[in-house]
Amino acid sequence: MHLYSMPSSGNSYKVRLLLALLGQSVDMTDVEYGWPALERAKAEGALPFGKAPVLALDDGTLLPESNAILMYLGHGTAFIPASPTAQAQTLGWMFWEQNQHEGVIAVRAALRTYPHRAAQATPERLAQLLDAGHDLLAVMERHLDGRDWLVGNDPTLADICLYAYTHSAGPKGGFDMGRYPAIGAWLDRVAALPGFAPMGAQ
Ligand SMILES: N[C@@H](CCC(=O)N[C@@H](CS)C(=O)NCC(=O)O)C(=O)O
Repeated sequence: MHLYSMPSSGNSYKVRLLLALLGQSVDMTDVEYGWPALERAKAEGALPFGKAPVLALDDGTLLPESNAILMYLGHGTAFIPASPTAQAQTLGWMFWEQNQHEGVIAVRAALRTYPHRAAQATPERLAQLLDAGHDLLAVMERHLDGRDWLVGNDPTLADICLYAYTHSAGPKGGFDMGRYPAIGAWLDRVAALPGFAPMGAQ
């Protein structure tokens, strides 16, 4: 297997994190914004949707979309719970991450940190994303209050998926994470999992 991964991206980090937790290593090509490797990977057809991450399987199959890659790598492991209900709940959080959380929390972090996004970082846009992001973090906070993990009693792909952009919501996104003690405890719990690798470690 070969992973096309963007070092600065939470979507790529969630795949690298699952690999670390599973004790697996794969060949990797780093495709960062502004690097020739990103344009090369696109030109070679390695990124079917023009985005990273992509997992290239040994038979040539290309798997785009971070959460689809998590499902592939998580197959047969404890990170996908056994019951259909818990599986659906896990997927529910993963869909929510892509259609709500990522488009607000990751986007605010991107506008604040990527030079090529700076022109879009108007005060109005940043303020709108701040309000929307706090509403989303409040959803997680309410759910995690009294729970160790997003689904059931053990970590699942939902936790790995949502860790990626939640752990950087304060430092990169500028969100006031002090408002969210249950999220803070959950972030610590993920970071204490055996094999955990912080962003930037791989
Ligand atoms: N929904 C996709 C989003 C992937 C995505 O947006 N990747 C960005 C980095 S976070 C990218 O590769 N951008 C490269 C480009 O737009 O040229 C996923 O979860 O994998």
